[in-house]
Amino acid sequence: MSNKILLTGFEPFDGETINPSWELVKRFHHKQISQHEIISKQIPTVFYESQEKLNQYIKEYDPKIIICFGQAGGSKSIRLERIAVNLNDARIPDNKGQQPIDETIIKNGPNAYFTKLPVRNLYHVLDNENIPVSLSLSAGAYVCNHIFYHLLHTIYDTDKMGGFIHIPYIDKQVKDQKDVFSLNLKTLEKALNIIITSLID
Ligand code: PCA
Repeated sequence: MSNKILLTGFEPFDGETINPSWELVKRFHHKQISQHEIISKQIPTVFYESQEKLNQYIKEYDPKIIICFGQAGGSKSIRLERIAVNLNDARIPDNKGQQPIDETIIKNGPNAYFTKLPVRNLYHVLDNENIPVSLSLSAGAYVCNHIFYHLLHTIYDTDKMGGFIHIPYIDKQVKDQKDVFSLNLKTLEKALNIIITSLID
């Protein structure tokens, strides 16, 4: 297994022109942290296609750590997702117009998988730096949960580490909406540096 870390972020969706997850991870592309090389990839906000891309990148780079990121608009903290469920149930169509309802992701797959990231520890290190963070029991049932479930299904019996993190809007997405919470991209960059460093240690 290589010393690579794969980070993914999604395409914009739901009428947005940017997705904070991609804005964040693309800044880490080709960065080296403690002899680990980071590869950042954008994933389509599309059921199944997203998972095919992710699998392709896992095969191509054989990363030892994989962290997928997505936007959770309206969230007031960085959400460390704990559980992926075997369910697609889309509130809105994806970027290709698909809107699965009450659909099983993998027939006969387990109902749920727990993350393979040490989320309790990550929670403490981020919280100690006064970064808004929470442990989350649901990544929803849209494309983020879909890719999270596939990721865990793919790596569960391997020694790869991986999971999913939801992030709030970034400031420039909500500059005309005073009541909507957002974070500064610099804060998110700091958080991601802390996350990567603690996973490597
Ligand atoms: N957030 C969506 C899908 C893409 C993204 O960034 C979600 O939470 O499912």
